[in-house]
Amino acid sequence: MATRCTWKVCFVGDTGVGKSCVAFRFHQDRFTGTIPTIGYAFMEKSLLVDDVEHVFNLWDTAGQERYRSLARGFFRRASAMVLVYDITNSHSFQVLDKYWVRSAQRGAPENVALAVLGNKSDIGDDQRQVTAQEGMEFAQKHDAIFMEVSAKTGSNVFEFFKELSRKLMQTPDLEFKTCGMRILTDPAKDQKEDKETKNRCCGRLT
Ligand SMILES: Nc1nc2c(ncn2[C@@H]2O[C@H](COP(=O)(O)OP(=O)(O)OP(=O)(O)O)[C@@H](O)[C@H]2O)c(=O)[nH]1
Ligand SMILES: [Mg+2]
Repeated sequence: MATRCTWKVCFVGDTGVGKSCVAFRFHQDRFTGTIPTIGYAFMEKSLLVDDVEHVFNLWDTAGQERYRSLARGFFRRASAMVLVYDITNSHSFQVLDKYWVRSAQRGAPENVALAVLGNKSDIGDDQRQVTAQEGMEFAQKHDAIFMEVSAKTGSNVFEFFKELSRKLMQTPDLEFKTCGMRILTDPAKDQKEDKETKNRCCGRLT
């Protein structure tokens, strides 16, 4: 017996911090070279945590300044906002405070779950420009969860999503519920699924 919850998660932050690589690591458990995202990318991935199936709808937004207004359009009905910076780039950390937190607060639901993610933890300390302590204090200030991760090695990426799942379970009203028109391809099967769906949304799946 398991429960299933769906969450809309938006990744934001400066260009080049590794948002797409982190999302891709979680989605495919692989690290590949990426090119700057144009507009946004969408991925879906499920993770079983504490006997709950968490379905993450990941919205990977483009960090380049010219796409900022477009990114804001995705924050509506977000369950979580993941603010990503690069630990070897202090500007990418400062811009979270100067721009992205406020942008998230304006565009996302009031009680949206916030997370701060310092990426590229595989890079040596000689190149580090943001300490873990600074990252943690910033996260605490905004009641956000904090983790340093590496999309390259995979370090802490799945742990981060586990922690995010647990935080989201504290605010079930943030669950992403879809509605709208659906084209029925197999009415008998769809009816059966509808019956099951009624028991979902943080309800039981038997
Ligand atoms: N060493 C290291 N490099 C990384 C890591 N994650 C990403 N990179 C590199 O950082 C660069 C940018 O990664 P992206 O994932 O494209 O960055 P982004 O934040 O999605 O950038 P935009 O789409 O422009 O907003 C790429 O060259 C990656 O190879 C990491 O964990 N460690
Ligand atoms: Mg990208």
